Amino acid sequence: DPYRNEPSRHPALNVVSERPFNAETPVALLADHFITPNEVFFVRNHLPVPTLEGDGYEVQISGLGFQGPLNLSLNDLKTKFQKHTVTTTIQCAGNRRHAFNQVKSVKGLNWGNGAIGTAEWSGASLRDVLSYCGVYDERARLLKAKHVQFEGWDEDLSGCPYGASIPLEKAISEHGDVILAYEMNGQPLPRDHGFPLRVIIPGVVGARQVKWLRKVIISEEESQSFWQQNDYRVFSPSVDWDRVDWRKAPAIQEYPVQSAVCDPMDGSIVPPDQEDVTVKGYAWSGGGRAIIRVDVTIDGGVTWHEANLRCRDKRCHLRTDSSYEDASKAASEPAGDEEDDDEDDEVLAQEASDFTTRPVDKAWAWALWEAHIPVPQELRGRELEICCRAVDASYNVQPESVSAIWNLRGCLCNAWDRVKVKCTT
Ligand code: MTE
Ligand code: MO
Repeated sequence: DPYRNEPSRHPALNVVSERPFNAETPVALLADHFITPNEVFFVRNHLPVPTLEGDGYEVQISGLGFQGPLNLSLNDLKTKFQKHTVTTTIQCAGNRRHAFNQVKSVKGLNWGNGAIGTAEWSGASLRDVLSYCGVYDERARLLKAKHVQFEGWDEDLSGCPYGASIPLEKAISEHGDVILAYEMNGQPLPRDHGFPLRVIIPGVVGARQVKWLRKVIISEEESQSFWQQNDYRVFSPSVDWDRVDWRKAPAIQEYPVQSAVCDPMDGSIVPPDQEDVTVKGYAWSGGGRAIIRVDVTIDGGVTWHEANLRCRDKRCHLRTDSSYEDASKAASEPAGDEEDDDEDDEVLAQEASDFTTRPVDKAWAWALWEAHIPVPQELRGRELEICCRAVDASYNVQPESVSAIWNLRGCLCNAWDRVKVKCTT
C-alpha cells in the first residue's frame, strides 16, 4: 500500500479526497486569520506523501550553466545561505471549481472556496543558490536557459515524479522572491507541505510550488511532466475532451484576480429583522499585484458596497531575518494571541487605504476584507444573494459569470463569488 505512511491530519480539515490526500481549510477560519495555521492549511497531493529524513537529505542542482550536478544538503542550505522569509498566499488552480460544476461538470477535485492559504515561509533564496552554482543572468542567456524545472520525491506507480517548471527570469530576478523553504510559519515544514524542502514561488499558481524537492534543473525546455504539459492549462468553453490540444495554451503561471466570501456561508440563515449583514472574505491576485478594492453587492449588482481591506503588504516582501524584527517576533508568538493580531491589522488597514504612500507591487499575500451591508426593508425576510468581486493593482477585475470562463479542466475559477443566505428564523 503506497499510502501506508501518510502523516496524521487535523480533524478540522474538510477532506476532498483521501488517497491521494486532498483537503481544504474551513472557510470561516480563513477569513479570521491573516496567517493560516499550519495544521489547517489546505493540502493538495497528487500522489502518496514520501517518507523523508532531514538528515542526509540532499537536493540536486543541475542543467545548463553547470560543470556537473551539485548536491546541497539541508544543512548546506541553512548554513551557506542567508535565511529569507516571504509571506505569500498559495492558491490551487482548482480553487472554487465547484462553481464550474454547477454550470456543466468538469474533471477534477470538487474544491469549494478553501483551496487557498497564506503562510510565512523561510529558507534560502533560489537566486542565491543559483548564483552560488554559477548561474548568473548573462551566462544563462548565452546558454539559452529559459526555465527552471523542479522535481519532487513523490512518484506515481511507473516511477514518474511530480514535476513543474517556471521561467528562469522569475527564479533569478531580484524581484522574484523565490525561495527553497524549509520552514512554514516558523516551524519545520509539515510532511503534507513538503518536508524537508519545497520551492515557494510568490504570485504563481500552487501547482508549480513543488514539495519534497529532489531536483532543480536549469533547461531550455519547460518541465515535460504531465502536470506542466497536459494539465493546468485553460481553454475556451467550447473546447471539450475530444478536441483538446494541450499545446494550444500556455501552462498557468501567474494567477488572475480572485476573491471569495467566507462568512456567511452558503445556505446559512440571517435573522429576518437584521438591519445589516456582515460579510467577510479574502482577495488575492497573482504576479504580486496588490488588491486595491473589493466590491460587495446583495442586489445583483445594482448597488455595490466597498469592503474594508486588511492587508500587510509591507510585510509581504522577501526579507532577511535581521531586518524585520517585529514581524519575526509576531510570527513566533504562540497562536491564539488574537488581540495583538487584530490591533496590528487595524493599523495596517489604515495604511492599506492610502495608495499614495503604499507600494502596490509585490503584494504576495492576500487581503482579507469585511463589509457591513444595510439590508433594505424590501429584502428582509427573503433569500439574499451576496456577491463579491476584487480589483487588482493593474485594474483587472473578476468576470461576472462562471459560464463565460468555463473550461474542461475547471481551472482558475475567478468569477464573482455568489453565496445565498436565507433571512428566516
Ligand atoms: N509538489 C509535489 N511534489 N507533489 C504535488 O502533488 N501539488 C501541487 C504543489 N506542489 C504537489 C506539489 C499543487 S497542485 C498545489 S496547489 C500545491 O502544491 C499545494 O500546496 P500545499 O499542499 O502545501 O497546500
Ligand atoms: Mo493545485
